[in-house]
Amino acid sequence: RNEESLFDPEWIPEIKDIPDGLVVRPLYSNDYENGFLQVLEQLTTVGNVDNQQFIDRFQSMKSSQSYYVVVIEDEELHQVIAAATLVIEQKFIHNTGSRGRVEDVVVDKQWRGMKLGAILNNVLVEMAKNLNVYKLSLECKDNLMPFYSRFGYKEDVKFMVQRF
Ligand code: 16G
Repeated sequence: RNEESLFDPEWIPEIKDIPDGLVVRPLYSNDYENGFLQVLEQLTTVGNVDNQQFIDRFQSMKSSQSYYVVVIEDEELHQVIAAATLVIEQKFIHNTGSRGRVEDVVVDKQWRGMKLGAILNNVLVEMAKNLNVYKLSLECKDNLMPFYSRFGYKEDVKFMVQRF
């Protein structure tokens, strides 16, 4: 196996409460074969992404050094069962500071109700602090606000969007 890691696994903090047989790790370059996109598909449209497209995007994210896609793997089945992404955005403001964004948080249907979403959220908040972001934000549906507030988020400015 010669898969590559998207980022240095040392960035992932120690996790106390992870169920046996599961591991929290960076996205690997072979996770196309491990069900990663099938998990993401449970959040929104993924489209017909082939392995080469996946690898190209992986390499582009890796070289930017701004993408921390964290997954939970079922070690026995070698399947990705949950994922969440921390994106680090560089700024001129706040003393050339960085802003963190939490994106694409999803847990496979069969693994819900086991606090895996909480594990991923806690991991990303910790990582964002260690990466010295001055703020961390996410977008979510109204009904998920009580869930995300558990990890320190508060309602702030309204978010606007246009779609293409
Ligand atoms: C949610 C996600 C966001 C994701 C979007 C996809 C979290 C905290 N928020 O807002 O990251 O990109 O859904 O939906 O995971 P879309 O396909 O409608 O953009």
